Amino acid sequence: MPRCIHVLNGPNLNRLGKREPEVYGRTTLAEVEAMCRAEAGGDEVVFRQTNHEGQLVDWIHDAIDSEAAGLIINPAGLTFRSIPVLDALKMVKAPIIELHISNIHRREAIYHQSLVSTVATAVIAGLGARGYATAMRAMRDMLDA
Ligand code: DHK
Repeated sequence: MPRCIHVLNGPNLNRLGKREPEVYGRTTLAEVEAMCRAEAGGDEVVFRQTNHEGQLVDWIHDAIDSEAAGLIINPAGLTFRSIPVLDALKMVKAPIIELHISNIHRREAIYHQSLVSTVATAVIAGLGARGYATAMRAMRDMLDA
């Protein structure tokens, strides 16, 4: 069965390209998805975005139940205070890469304390949208090791 890597995106990321371009750049979410698929090689990709905490939790459960080989997640604003997202991620047995387009540690203090980082295998932050391609390559390298 081919490996499947799930890429999950949280609130407001549907507005990439026009949302605070000075912070997030001008790459759209559709372009980000295309980058992920271009880097996937022979692996399958599930790519999703939601503005709703419960939907993100359900999609983490889906990654678990479908035995996703790896999970790349940009929880966006749900990174910092969402116990439901954290609790769902604690059930994930596959590698988790936490991804942020911006360097959250160089931004306002509200963005400095990630709950997700307490369970993530690795964290990528500050590479801009190309961080997604980096995360996909890193995930595939981990799975191939
Ligand atoms: C995206 C968001 O929407 C913010 O809430 C995070 C993250 C940063 C990003 O850089 O991708 O704080």
